[in-house]
Amino acid sequence: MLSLRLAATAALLLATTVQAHFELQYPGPIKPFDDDTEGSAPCGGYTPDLDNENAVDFHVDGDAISTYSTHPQTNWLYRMTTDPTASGNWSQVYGIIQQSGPGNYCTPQVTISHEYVGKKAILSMVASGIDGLLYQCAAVNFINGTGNAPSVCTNQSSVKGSYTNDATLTALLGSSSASSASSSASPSETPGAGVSMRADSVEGLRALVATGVMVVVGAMLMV
Ligand SMILES: *[C@@H]1O[C@H](CO)[C@@H](O)[C@H](O)[C@H]1NC(C)=O
Ligand SMILES: *[C@@H]1O[C@H](CO)[C@@H](O)[C@H](O)[C@H]1NC(C)=O
Ligand SMILES: *[C@@H]1O[C@H](CO)[C@@H](O)[C@H](O)[C@H]1NC(C)=O
Ligand SMILES: [Cu+2]
Repeated sequence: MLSLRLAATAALLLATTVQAHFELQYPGPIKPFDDDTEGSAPCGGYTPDLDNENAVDFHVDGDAISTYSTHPQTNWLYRMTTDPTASGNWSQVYGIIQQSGPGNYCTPQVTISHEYVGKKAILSMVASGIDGLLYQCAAVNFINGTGNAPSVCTNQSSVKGSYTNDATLTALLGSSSASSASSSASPSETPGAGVSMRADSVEGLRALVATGVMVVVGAMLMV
């Protein structure tokens, strides 16, 4: 009975550590990750102020973008803007990737046009998947040269990546600023809150199922 309880506790601990939709690992996000507001454009719950953010160096001849997703499948858009509040004018910095399987995924050599050397920008990673669109942002200084891939830049062995098309994601590019349209849809009115609550309960259910399975497995191991 004791080991059954231990198994259940372990399963619960495991379930609570895999709640997040996705986390940006590199370059570091502007503000700490918030699961509840990750669905809010353009950055997952806040409006950046580029002139006052602590920007990290990003090498235009190749630098890494690394994420950790808990979802079974994710389509990724990597985009950038020099607009100080990230309100629009987004350009794509890499092909749209479909990640299959949850876990770490890293593109080690994202390149940026040399015209941006010496400029500050918002790099934004948008995930399209079972929970709709999710957003994270980094503030970067573009510098010459090639970066050394950080240690977080790994692909989980069970994860696969390939190029794909995703009209929902490409709609977030350009001066049309579809992202700013949705973010200006008054955050106080919480049209997004319903979505993220639903997402939360889906993930809660997933966690419950996972716990249930692990309890059963734990019980079977005892017999
Ligand atoms: C929009 O981005 C382009 C480059 O991608 C830049 O040249 C232009 O100045 C930007 N426009 C605004 C209004 O920021
Ligand atoms: C970056 O490198 C280019 C040549 O590749 C050079 O022309 C430019 O001056 C360099 N810029 C800086 C800020 O070092
Ligand atoms: C991860 O997989 C993608 C797609 O196969 C590949 O382009 C990329 O280089 C891999 N990343 C690492 C760190 O090996
Ligand atoms: Cu999620």
